[in-house]
Amino acid sequence: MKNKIYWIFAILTITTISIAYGFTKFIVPKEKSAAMDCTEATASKASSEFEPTIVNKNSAPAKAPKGMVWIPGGEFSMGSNVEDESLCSIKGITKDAAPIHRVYVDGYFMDETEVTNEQFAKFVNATGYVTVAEQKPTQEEFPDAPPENLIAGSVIFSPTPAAVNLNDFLQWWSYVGGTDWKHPLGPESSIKGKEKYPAVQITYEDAAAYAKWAGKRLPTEAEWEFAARGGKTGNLYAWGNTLKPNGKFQANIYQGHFPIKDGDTGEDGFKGIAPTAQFKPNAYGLYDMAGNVWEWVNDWYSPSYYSELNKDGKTAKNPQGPDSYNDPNDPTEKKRVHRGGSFLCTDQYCTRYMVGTRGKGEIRSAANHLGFRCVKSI
Ligand SMILES: [Ca+2]
Ligand SMILES: [Ca+2]
Repeated sequence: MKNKIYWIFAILTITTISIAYGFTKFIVPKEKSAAMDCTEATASKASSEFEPTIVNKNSAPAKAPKGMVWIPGGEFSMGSNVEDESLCSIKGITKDAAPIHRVYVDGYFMDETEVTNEQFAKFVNATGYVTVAEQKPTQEEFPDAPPENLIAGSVIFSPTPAAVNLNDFLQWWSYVGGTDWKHPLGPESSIKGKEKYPAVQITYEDAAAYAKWAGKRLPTEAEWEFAARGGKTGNLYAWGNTLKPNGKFQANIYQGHFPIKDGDTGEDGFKGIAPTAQFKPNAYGLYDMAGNVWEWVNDWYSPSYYSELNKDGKTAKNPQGPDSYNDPNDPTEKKRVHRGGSFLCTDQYCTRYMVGTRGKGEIRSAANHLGFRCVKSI
């Protein structure tokens, strides 16, 4: 996800794109079976490089705080070597999740669900916190922006009228003034009746502020993945190695033609975002570790971090992420890692509901498919 200034400039650009280029570069989306073959075929290769997970034997040192579960920690093989995990037809696009490397994490408590609107509202009511999306961008922060573009807002998924080439995400994302966590789909939208839905339009800063207030913290990327794997070894998904065991979806992702209007068939039960905990939890009792909304973790993003950790072949103990951000595609953007994919992830695009794969985002940017959950050390 690009940063806020990018979107502010993109307001005009989007208009230009839709007029100047239209939707001429259509592609024929993959048949579902072909995409399934793509992901399933790589599973055995991926799993062969994983060493067994060794879960710590210690039981929870205390009663879990309300809404949290105990994750015992231990040693596991982290990452993914499914080179075509994001866009099945483009090999190697998400090599940032390779190599598989050995990691140890201490035990911790973790939120069972993504942080909900109800929970986030308690924080805002108690503190008067104003999220980044509610703040008018300043000329100091964006010295090159035309003043008329400096409006408080955030980014919304905006389905396209017809099929588009999937190589340009500007076609289906729009920066809309008046969008924030209370108005996640624009100024006319609201979260009334959506208390149990995950809070979205949350930047890293917002998530970290909530965590601090709650006496918790954001998970490290290693903690997040250890928890998501549920003590299992090398699975492709948080629940196993088959996307739809017994023909049943296990997470809120996207079915149908991405990203066109009314393209989401909701075969998994939900078109768009869902309330938390609508699917079975993983082996640790965690809900929606795949799909529904992306989740911030604390680590800076660097695509080479896993290879750096793996250099001496030793087990990395409680890794905290690289010292600084480094996305070669956007070198000036301060990005941290997102995990788990969202309700917009599809086998046509962004299959990052796969448990070992990674996303990333600029720390003061948000969107309507991005939320978080917290952990608590003992
Ligand atoms: Ca869905
Ligand atoms: Ca999630």
